[in-house]
Amino acid sequence: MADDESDGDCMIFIMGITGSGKSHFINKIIENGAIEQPGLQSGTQHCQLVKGKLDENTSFALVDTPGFDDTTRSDGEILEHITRFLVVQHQLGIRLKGIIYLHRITDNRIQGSTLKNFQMFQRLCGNAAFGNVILVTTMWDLLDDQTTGYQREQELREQFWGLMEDHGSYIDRFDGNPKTAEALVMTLLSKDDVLLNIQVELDRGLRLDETSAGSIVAVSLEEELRDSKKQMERIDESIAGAVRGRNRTTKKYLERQMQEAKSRFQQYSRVRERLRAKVSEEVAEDIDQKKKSSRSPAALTIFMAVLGLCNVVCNILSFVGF
Ligand SMILES: Nc1nc2c(ncn2[C@@H]2O[C@H](COP(=O)(O)OP(=O)(O)OP(=O)(O)O)[C@@H](O)[C@H]2O)c(=O)[nH]1
Ligand SMILES: [Mg+2]
Repeated sequence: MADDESDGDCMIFIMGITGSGKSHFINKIIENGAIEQPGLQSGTQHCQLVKGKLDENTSFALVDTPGFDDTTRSDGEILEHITRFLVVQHQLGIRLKGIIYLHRITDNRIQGSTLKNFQMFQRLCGNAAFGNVILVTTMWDLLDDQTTGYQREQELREQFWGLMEDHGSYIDRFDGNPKTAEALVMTLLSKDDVLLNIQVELDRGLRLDETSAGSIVAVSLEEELRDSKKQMERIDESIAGAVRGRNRTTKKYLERQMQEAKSRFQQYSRVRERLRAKVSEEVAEDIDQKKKSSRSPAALTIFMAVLGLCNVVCNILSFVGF
């Protein structure tokens, strides 16, 4: 399959927090493990899209998305990044079949950022799209006792995923077997196309911070900005005290603290600006530019160019003709 032959008739996004096993999952489906190289750290930016053919007329793509809960980027930055993937797919008219959301069964409690990511993800999809979402637990082979896994699965259901199951989603397990991964992909490919809540909201002209998912991030970002401002005021007062007391060592120490506080504040402010941007309009411009400069008008080629992805072309499924 040449690069520009396929328009990627439809697409499935693989999502989940950093280290949940997204690249590993995709790697299991494709021949020769083309996208996961030994020795590469989790989170390494490598090939993030694989194309497959179901039959002569139907091709599809699996997209490895940036991990929620990245230690080096804030929630706002990650949400913006993931949203761009969804907006580009939508604006290019690529049909979305669903999302496989990966979760490590080895994580012993759902708390803090994991919970926030679940909530953000839920709002990003919206109730109407849950039928096209599968929560897939990974790393079962690392559990000493499978019963612990079953209990955690039940907790996931009770604490969080139950609402999604009520609307057609379900929880499944990835046991590392390529056939299991293929079956999950096939399940989504057999579904009707889906439109996500955030895609609808952005179509209506909302800014990212006005969307249901974006508003969670925007609220905590405002709190962080307020806290960080108060911290700078406190340090400022302490510096004034150190100057009055002619304490040069303390003053120097506080000035360093002030520098750090300022750079945190600036980072939060930048993220706030990004959340206020009209993502839809920006993406439309990007697509326009890439269409002009790209040799191939194929939607998948433009998708990769706008998002800066590299791809692997292969026959994902070892059997065709479903
Ligand atoms: N034993 C075991 N290891 C796994 C499994 N899934 C993933 N891993 C390993 O866990 C590490 C993280 O997996 P990745 O696939 O890189 O995770 P990711 O979700 O792509 O992470 P990011 O790219 O950071 O978002 C890798 O070393 C994988 O080989 C699994 O089911 N069992
Ligand atoms: Mg990865």
